[in-house]
Amino acid sequence: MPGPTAHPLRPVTADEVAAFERDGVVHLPAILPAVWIDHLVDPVEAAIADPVVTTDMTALQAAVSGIPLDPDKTGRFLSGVDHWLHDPAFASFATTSPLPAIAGALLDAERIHLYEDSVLVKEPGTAEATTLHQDLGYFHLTGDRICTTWVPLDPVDFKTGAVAYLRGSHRSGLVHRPNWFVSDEPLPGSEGVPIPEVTDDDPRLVRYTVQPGDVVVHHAATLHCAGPNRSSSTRRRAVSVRYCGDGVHHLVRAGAPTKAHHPPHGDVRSGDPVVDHPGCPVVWERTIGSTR
Ligand SMILES: O=C(O)CCC(=O)C(=O)O
Repeated sequence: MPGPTAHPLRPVTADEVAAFERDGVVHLPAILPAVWIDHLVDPVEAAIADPVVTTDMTALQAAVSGIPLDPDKTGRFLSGVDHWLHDPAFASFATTSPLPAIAGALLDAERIHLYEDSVLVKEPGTAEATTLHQDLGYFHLTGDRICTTWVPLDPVDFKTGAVAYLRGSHRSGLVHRPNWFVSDEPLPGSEGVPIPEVTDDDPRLVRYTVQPGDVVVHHAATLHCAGPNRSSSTRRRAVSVRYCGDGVHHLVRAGAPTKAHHPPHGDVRSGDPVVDHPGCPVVWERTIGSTR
């Protein structure tokens, strides 16, 4: 399915690149054409209506914590991964929207590969926070040029579940142990350094009030979390697309959710450089798509 346009509404500025390098996160206001938000609405609705495609994270949180799900709970946190592999609308968003060029500019990359996409919907009244975590521990990758682009489909603020980022944490050199995303319990069999204790009032935490058309991009090593959706009427729908650039290698991480192109099913092994591959295709090259 061809997408609307690969051109962002404006270039990524030098100040935004510097902020991303310094803080490990940057808010890019008004950069994504509205047609792309419209493009995502129906596919996101279809994804969250299908329990094979998305996980009910509210139910998962109850299962992991051992506290039975409250039947009066209204809001649900629904999350899925790798939609692009089976849904052409997600594939065109991840591969032909302005996002790959935005990632290329921020990562100062010669080429950009698609790694993964995620649907992240917190319906009004969702009690579950997204636990502090670092994407790198989930990604079967090692290297510096790896990022997540977070694309809101609704206005999002502190009340409705804005993501909070620990500025500068991408420079720690640490790979943190992945957790259940709605519980700080580590994934069984996974490896990595424990997630540090960070209080809500830590001055390094930054949250952005965002609008559809904005994109927030964080480095894969940046620690981040998100609040519940305390609104009784406003949805918090978001799609994340995760990219990597040149200089990145595959590293199959024990205990992290598996990818089909890694053993035992696939041919990609730890230590292999990331090259064009159906599981991690090239989606942008500087010579043909540069925004600066
Ligand atoms: O949307 C959320 O609640 C969390 C987002 C996140 O952790 C991510 O996209 O990496």
